[in-house]
Formats: sequence, C-alpha cells, structure tokens
Amino acid sequence: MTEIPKDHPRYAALMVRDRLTKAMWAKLVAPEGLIAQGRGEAFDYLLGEQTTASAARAERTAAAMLLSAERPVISVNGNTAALCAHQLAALQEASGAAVEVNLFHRTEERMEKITALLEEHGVTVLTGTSERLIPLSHDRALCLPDGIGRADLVLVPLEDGDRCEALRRMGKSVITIDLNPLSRTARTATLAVIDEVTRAVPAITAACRTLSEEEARTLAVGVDNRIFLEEALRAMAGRLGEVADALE
Ligand code: PTJ
Repeated sequence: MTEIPKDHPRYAALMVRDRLTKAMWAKLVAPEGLIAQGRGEAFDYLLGEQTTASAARAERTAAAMLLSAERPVISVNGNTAALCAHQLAALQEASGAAVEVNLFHRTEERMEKITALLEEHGVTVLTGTSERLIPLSHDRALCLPDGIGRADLVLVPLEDGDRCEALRRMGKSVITIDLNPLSRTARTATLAVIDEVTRAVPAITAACRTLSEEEARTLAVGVDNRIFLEEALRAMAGRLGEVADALE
C-alpha cells in the first residue's frame, strides 16, 4: 500500500481512505462501502469538512432522543465499525443504548468480524438468532428480536434508505447520521444528523453526558427534521456561493 506522506495537504482524509481500504481487504467493509465513503466525502466538501451549527444542534437533539428512549439501539454496519469502533463504547456508555450489527451485504463472516472489532474496542454487542422482523426483501430484514426488533429508537449511521423507511413504518423513531441531506434515509428519518460520522459520534456522546433529564425530555419532543435538512442544504448552497465569490 502507498505510504502517505505526513505533509500531504489531504493527509487526514487519505488516512481515512487507507483505513477503510484495509478494512475492505480484511472483509469488514463491503467493497460498496468505499463508494459510499466517496459520496460522503463529496458532501463533506460542500460543508467545508466541519460541523455546522445546525448539525451541532441535531447532535444535541440526537442525544436527547437517545436518553429519552426506552429501548434505544445503535445499529452498526461495516463502514461505521471501521470508522468509529473506537468511539462507540463511549457512546454506548453515555447513552445507555444497546449495540447490534446489521448489514446490507450480510455474510456470517462479516457479522463475526465486525462484532469482534467492536468488542476489542470495549463495545458490548447484542448477539443471538436473527429473525426476519423488518419488512424488507433483503437481508437487512434480519435483526434480533430483543434488539432492533423491540427497540423504540434506532440510530442508523450511514444507512441505505429502505430500512430507515421500514423501521419508521414499524413505528420506531430513527436517527441517522448521513452527510447527504438529499438521501432517502435523511429525508425519512425522524432526525438526520448531517455530519461526518467520526465528528458526529463524539459530539452526541458529549451531549449525552451534559444534558439533564429535564433538558433531554424537552429537546426530544416535536423534533422537526425538515428544519435540519433545510439548514444543511442552505449551508451547502451558501458555501458554494462564498467559494464562487472568492474566485479571482
Ligand atoms: O456494511 P454494509 O454491508 O451494511 O454496507 C454499508 C453501506 C454503506 C455500503 C450501505 O449501507 C450503503 O450502500 O449505503 P449507501 O446507500 O451508500 O448510503 C450511505 C450514506 O452514508 C450516503 O448517503 C453517504 O453520503 C453517507 N456517508 C458516507 N460516508 C459517510 C457518510 N455519512 C457520514 N459520514 C461518513 N463518513
């Protein structure tokens, strides 16, 4: 693999690509996960690769929803595990949520490898016999009856749209973390956090640690996702305008 020089202007981003590519060869990340990351990177460019004020509010709201839920579950796929396994134990501890592995490109080998990686980083992962409880025609229908099956709220970072819709149809609240405010997932979630997942997860964890019970209850009521989507789109459009104005 190519050695990435530390003085490269895109060093941090290239290291993330390197991590994901290695995770793909190790069969943790699906090959399609690299394409998903590329799409995310493109939207992150439009945000200036930083957390907007609106996303920071969404992260506090996500924390409030997690703290107010009765049976919250964090659903982890290959990309999320490869990017933030080291951040998920803290989120689990601060939010009290259970963690379940749920994959689109599901194989038993990937399920086991992702579970092992999460456990290495101190995450307690739900295990058991999955059942086809989510009304979908592919393997994302499979989930644990005592996990996502009975959850009232599911956090689904980097999701592919149809499961989000199906979970909503089952009456569950869904929080997604997705850099693309145009995605079906972002538009059908109860709350979309339009931010990069490794920035969003620690921000949600920090908010879980500082919100009082009372604040969490108030913030979690009447969440209007359209506002967050609109603000993200306006932030992206505004930045494009600024960059265009600054061209010589
Ligand atoms: O591990 P598996 O088998 O469950 O597969 C996972 C992938 C990601 C391949 C699967 O869920 C998929 O195909 O997802 P999509 O439909 O490509 O959607 C992923 C969404 O996440 C896209 O809207 C991206 O913009 C967004 N995204 C990608 N990378 C990041 C991101 N959002 C936040 N942070 C990122 N690093």
